[in-house]
Amino acid sequence: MDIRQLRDKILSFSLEDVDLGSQGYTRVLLQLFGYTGHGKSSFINSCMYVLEEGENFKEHAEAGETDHGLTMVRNAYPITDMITMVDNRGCSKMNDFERAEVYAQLGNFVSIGEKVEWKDNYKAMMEALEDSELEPNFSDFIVPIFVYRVRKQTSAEEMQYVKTFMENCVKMTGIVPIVVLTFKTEADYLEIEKIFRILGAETVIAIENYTKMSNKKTPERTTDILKVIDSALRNVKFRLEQPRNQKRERIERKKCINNYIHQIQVQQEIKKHEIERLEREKHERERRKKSVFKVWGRSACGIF
Ligand SMILES: Nc1nc2c(ncn2[C@@H]2O[C@H](COP(=O)(O)OP(=O)(O)OP(=O)(O)O)[C@@H](O)[C@H]2O)c(=O)[nH]1
Ligand SMILES: [Mg+2]
Repeated sequence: MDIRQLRDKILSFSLEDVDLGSQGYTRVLLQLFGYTGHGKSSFINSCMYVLEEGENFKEHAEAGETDHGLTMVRNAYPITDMITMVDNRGCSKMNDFERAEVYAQLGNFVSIGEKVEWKDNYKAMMEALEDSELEPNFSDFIVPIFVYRVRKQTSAEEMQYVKTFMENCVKMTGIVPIVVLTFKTEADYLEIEKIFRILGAETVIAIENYTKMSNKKTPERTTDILKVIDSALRNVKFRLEQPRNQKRERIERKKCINNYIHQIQVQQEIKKHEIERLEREKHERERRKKSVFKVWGRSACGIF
């Protein structure tokens, strides 16, 4: 399929073009996740750019290098009548509740256009989840996409996180996240692709984003980016071939996240008790040491 055909296929995609119809879903939500600065916002700009004619590059989603992460608000960008991309807040080093917040975004329990605040306790997390019931969303078909910058080295901790994230995406959405490797020419992307496949990724596509600095359209770069969207739509069609119940699916996502938060709380309680136990033991050892010195001091002075 050439570039024009691929683009037309994406632009004309409709949720009704499946035997069982849209089953109540009204839009496809391509949800982007990944570490800060790995090119999520740039990927949105790239997708919008390749779906347009000509070479008038626009930065719809603000992109740039920062230490702490640039995108803070969960913004949505419609790229066709049926497909919307969501720029979720990126993660860096995360604590357990920040991880839970990532899943709240994935499950669509954080409103679009809302600032994503990392919570640091159980109560705040549960309250935010309850607030999401004010405007429950059933009609978005969620496709997770994990954006990862190709680098010479990956850390074991990062990869463990990616593995768990992919497993949780399958539990919550039924879809293995599509892995988009950005900065394709920066290191050996085939090596990184291999690692992601071992971790369970089914689709891994390496791309070079179009950016403010570099946006001359080339067939390879354009095709790679279009392939990501096409692959997401293939997943949607595949899942719509089965009877679905959008309300039930939302409830299942909610159960997953409630379980996740509950586990965090249990683990934190266990950690807290362990720290308290160690403190008590330390205290006891010091008390014993002091009393031994006292007895030894008295006997050395001949006092009994
Ligand atoms: N050379 C090159 N630069 C890229 C690529 N993707 C993104 N960039 C640049 O990397 C920087 C960070 O990109 P962003 O798109 O802002 O990254 P992000 O993941 O949205 O970051 P946060 O919003 O902070 O989480 C920007 O300066 C982009 O121009 C790529 O594929 N190749
Ligand atoms: Mg961003």
